Order: sequence, then structure tokens, then C-alpha cells
Amino acid sequence: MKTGKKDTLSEFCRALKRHKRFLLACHVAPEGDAIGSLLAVDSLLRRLGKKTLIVNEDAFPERLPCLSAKGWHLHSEVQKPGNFDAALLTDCPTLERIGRVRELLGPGTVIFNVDHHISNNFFGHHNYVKPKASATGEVVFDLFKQCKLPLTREDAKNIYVAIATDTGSFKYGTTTAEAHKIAAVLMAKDIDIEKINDQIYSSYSLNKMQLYSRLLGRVQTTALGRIAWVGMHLEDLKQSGATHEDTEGFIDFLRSLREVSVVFFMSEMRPGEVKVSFRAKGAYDVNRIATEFGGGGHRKASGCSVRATLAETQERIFDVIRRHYPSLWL
Ligand SMILES: [Mn+2]
Repeated sequence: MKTGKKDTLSEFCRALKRHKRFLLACHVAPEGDAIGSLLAVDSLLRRLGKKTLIVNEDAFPERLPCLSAKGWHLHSEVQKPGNFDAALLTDCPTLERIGRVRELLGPGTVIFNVDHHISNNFFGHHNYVKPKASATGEVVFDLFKQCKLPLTREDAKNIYVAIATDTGSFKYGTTTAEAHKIAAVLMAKDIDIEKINDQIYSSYSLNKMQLYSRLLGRVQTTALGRIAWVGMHLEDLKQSGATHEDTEGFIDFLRSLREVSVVFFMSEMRPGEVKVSFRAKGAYDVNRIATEFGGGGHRKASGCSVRATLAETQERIFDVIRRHYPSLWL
């Protein structure tokens, strides 16, 4: 069976119904959209009578207590590959994004790709990818509609978290009218949005706050303030007692600087390996920049990993920004 087929919504749902046992996975370092979408699609498939198993390389993140970690298995706990005739992946632009879960896919596993990344390479046998959608959660909402399954309160919460986290609470330019319409439908399911939002946004540990304080004290800008960046050393985590997971969302502080067009946050994952997040405002496209390093994402939000020191990574990023956007310095 060839990969790369772009399905219509109805073709995609018809194909889903032809399979029995699904492995479900999302990308490594999973966040709200990946997980919320995954949990909602799990519920959908189960109600269609399918057997499902959620398997991921990374643990369920602590910062999302509003979502249920029940049924989340680690790749390392699942011994045998096979036993699945299909796999469905959420929020992954490429198959590589599921990390070591790939080892569980057999040559006969039919892969379903549900995503909204503009950089998606249609790695599945069936691909339902909607780059206009603000979140994969919106795409999963389509699946429920197409399958004529009413949303439970839990489904509504999962999809709400997916869309709210990927749109910065309906603030980013990627937020569509459709996202608001869907949110209205979800709210009609009586979800507690105050509690959900407090759990997502007002739940810093003191260690995390102290890490942010260190990082904010070192923000640098150039090109008349149009570019801002900061690098985090492993030592920063050690000194503050925070974790890598705590850095999720830090980039929003950089983005909140008034003059910036392009911002990036570099975190040292281990010596010689740096993870970079980019955000853009206005006409700038940071997907183009991340792609140069083998990463990707969206026009206004993207990321990549670089095998280098923080200082080398910074140099290389500036080379790429200068090449793509020399006018930033004018
Ligand atoms: Mn997403």
C-alpha cells in the first residue's frame, strides 16, 4: 500500500472503519494539542468498536493535569510489535516525530495521519491534513462530525484543550472563526473552562518561576529590537530546580516584546544538543528557518534540534535569518 494519499474527510473515515486494532501515538515532547487530539480520537475509535492502545515515547506531561493520563503507555513498556492492523498519529508533520514508537509499526500497519502542520509530508497511507486548522483538535472535531458521533463532555474537554493551547487561548493569528465556532459547541457540553485554564496557565511551580526570572534577565535583542533570543544552559535548570518541561511556553514571553518580528529560545538538552523554538510576528515565516535545520512546524511557530553548543547554534541561526530576511537589519 502506497503512502502519500490525500483523503477527503469521508474517505478517511471510511478507511478508519475498515480496521480493527489501532496503535495511537502523538509526537515526542507531547503538548496540549497532540494529547487532547489523541485522547479524543481514542474515544471516537472505541465508540466505533475498535480496539486501541495509546503508546508514546515520552511520559504524560505533568503540566496538563486537566487531561487524563489513564491509558497512556510508554514505548518501553510495550514489548511486542505487531498485533495492530493500523496506527493513527496526531499532530505529527513527519513519521519521525513519534520517535521510537516507530519500532512498533510493522510493514503491514496501515498508517493514519491526522494533522494541521503546513510542513506535513503525508507520510501516512491515509492522510487527513488541514493546514488551515488552528489545531489538530479542530481536525479531530471534523472526524466526530463525519462519523456522526455526539461529543461526550470528556471529548469536548480534550478538544477544547487542544485548540486553546495551540492558539494561545484563541489569541494567535492562526485562530480561525471555525475555532471559535467549535469552542462554542464544546462549551455547550458544560466543560469548566475556568478550571481548565487555571490548570493550564496558572499552575507555575516556584522553581519554574525562578527559572523564568533567570532567563528573562538574559534576553538579548538586535536589529533594532526586531530579533530577540535567549539561551538556556543545563546549569540554569540545576540552579533553579526546574525541568525541561517547565520551559514549555517560555517563548511567549519573548514574543510579547513590542518590537520583535522573530524570536527564538534555545535550550541545551544535553551537552552538544540544543532544542530551538521560534516564533514570528507579521509577515515573517519561521517555518522556513526551522526547516533549514531539519525541523519544521508552522509559519509563526516552529522548532528544530541542532547538534552544537549554544554559542554555535546561535551563530548558525543568525546566518540563516540573515540569508532569509536581510531586511530585518535595514
Ligand atoms: Mn498542533
